Amino acid sequence: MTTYENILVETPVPGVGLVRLNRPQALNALNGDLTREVFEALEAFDRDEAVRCLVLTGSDKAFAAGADIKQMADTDAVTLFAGQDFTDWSRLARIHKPIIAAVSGWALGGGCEMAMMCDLIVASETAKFGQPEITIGIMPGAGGTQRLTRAVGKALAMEMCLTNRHLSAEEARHYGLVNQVYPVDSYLDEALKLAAKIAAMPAVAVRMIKDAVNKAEELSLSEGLVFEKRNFYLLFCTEDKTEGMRAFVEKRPPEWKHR
Ligand code: DAK
Repeated sequence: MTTYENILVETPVPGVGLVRLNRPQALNALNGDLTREVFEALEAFDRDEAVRCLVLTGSDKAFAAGADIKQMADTDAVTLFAGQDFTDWSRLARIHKPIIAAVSGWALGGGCEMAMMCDLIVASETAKFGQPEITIGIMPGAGGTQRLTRAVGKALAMEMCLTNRHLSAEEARHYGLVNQVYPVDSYLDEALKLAAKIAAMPAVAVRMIKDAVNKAEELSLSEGLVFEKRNFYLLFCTEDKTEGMRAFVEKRPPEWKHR
């Protein structure tokens, strides 16, 4: 397995890949190197057939306190526009396997945006979500104004981005940003359990569902329904469709081939 400097990577449960941000001295502030390593590790798990669900986490104290302000302080617009590791966050959106963000402590700015780019969020009771960019003279740049608004609605997203209002874990769950909230000593285990549950599902169907649900955020209803139908029909070509339906009829558990 590749070794990284700013993240830890393991497969703690069969079928589940875990990527842990590990820059504790800076509350996991996302500098270029850390961000590139996260994308590389997720992409490597995405290519690995033995892994079917991913978990992205930080420390109990901080998922990530945002992009590295010390690095951004010396960056100009042309450098950002030219694109480098820091700016190509679309790599995260292109991961095919489901990603669960296991969030504890600070999830601010780019940290909140990174969690929202994942497919599900399991939070600890100490999680705090916010978009504080305005306090340093900028604004969200990795989806904060768009994904947060879709998740929690315009009024609250506006308040969070304009005034740096934070959401507690329980508020985030209430507004639909977070799936589940647990005590700090169990949120990661619960995220891994959820990941194992998804990893035990037929992988091609999992991929088609992730694909279709994400499209619901971008397409009109009629376009989305066409997209869904296409993925639905495609699953009728899979061995797992044959096995799943046969197992139901024969009253036994299915044995997925993930094909
Ligand atoms: N960057 C760099 N260092 C950070 C940091 C950050 N975002 N957050 C914390 N640190 C460092 C602190 O400087 C401190 O380091 P030392 O001074 O000890 O060397 C250490 O972490 C501990 O932090 P504090 O001493 O401040 O700890 P506290 O518990 O007192 O406060 C805090 C915790 C999270 C409230 C505070 O650290 C804080 O306000 N941090 C900054 C939060 C913030 O403003 N985040 C938003 C940054 S802007 C894009 C992609 C991403 C982005 C934009 C575009 N594209 C793809 C285009 C994202 C932008 C952002 O995230």
